[in-house]
Amino acid sequence: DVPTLTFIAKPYPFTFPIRTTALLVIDMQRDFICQGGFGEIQGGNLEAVQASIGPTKALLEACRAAGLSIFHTREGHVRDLSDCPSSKIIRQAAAPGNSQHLKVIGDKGELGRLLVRGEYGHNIVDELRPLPGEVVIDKPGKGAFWNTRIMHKLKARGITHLLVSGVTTECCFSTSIREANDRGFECCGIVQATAGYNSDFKAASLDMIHWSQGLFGFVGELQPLQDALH
Ligand code: TIU
Repeated sequence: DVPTLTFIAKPYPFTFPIRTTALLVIDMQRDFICQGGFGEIQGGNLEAVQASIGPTKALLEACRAAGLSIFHTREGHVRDLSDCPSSKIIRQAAAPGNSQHLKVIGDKGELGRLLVRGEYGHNIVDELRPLPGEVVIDKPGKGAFWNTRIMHKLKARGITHLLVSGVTTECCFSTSIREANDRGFECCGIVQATAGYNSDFKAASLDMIHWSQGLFGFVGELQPLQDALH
């Protein structure tokens, strides 16, 4: 028998095999969480994403203690931006009549060049620093699967189920769950361990995941998951 755990979730309880489930921590980088980073330049609510660090740390520690595989992702680009589609630069630049985005990907910000690999802002916040043996996936897109080796690394470990956390709910978290669901992974997002730049977006994004008996997957809360993992 394959050992499994079950915890309450929407649209119905989520059951996952301990040995073939991974925790996915999406983009908990200074650029999205700290002042002076890319998220602040986008106009994001930093308080909301900062408040998700504590619950995400609790989730990470519970999953580590239970022996789950841990995957972290970081969004960012090579130094010459040759892996950054022009659409991503153009639409996040100051458009005519819109002065919100004073800087674009690759520009120098307070935490280094925005969303560029190797810069201080590109790295994961200290509280959630990956441990040796945990996988770190650098991704040029919003989704974790586009132009990365994540699927090969998940398959190599026999992973079938994903517990998903990180920022932002409406952007990289949602895109990654949708990509994973299309590839046959059973996904459950964890409410307290994700945050968006807009609370309406977070609520709607989570609702869309589990709508209609699990359109893209499941959504569950941290405490019952911690209880199951304990
Ligand atoms: N723009 C936004 O809300 N987020 C991102 O660009 N990246 C992630 O969600 N990580």
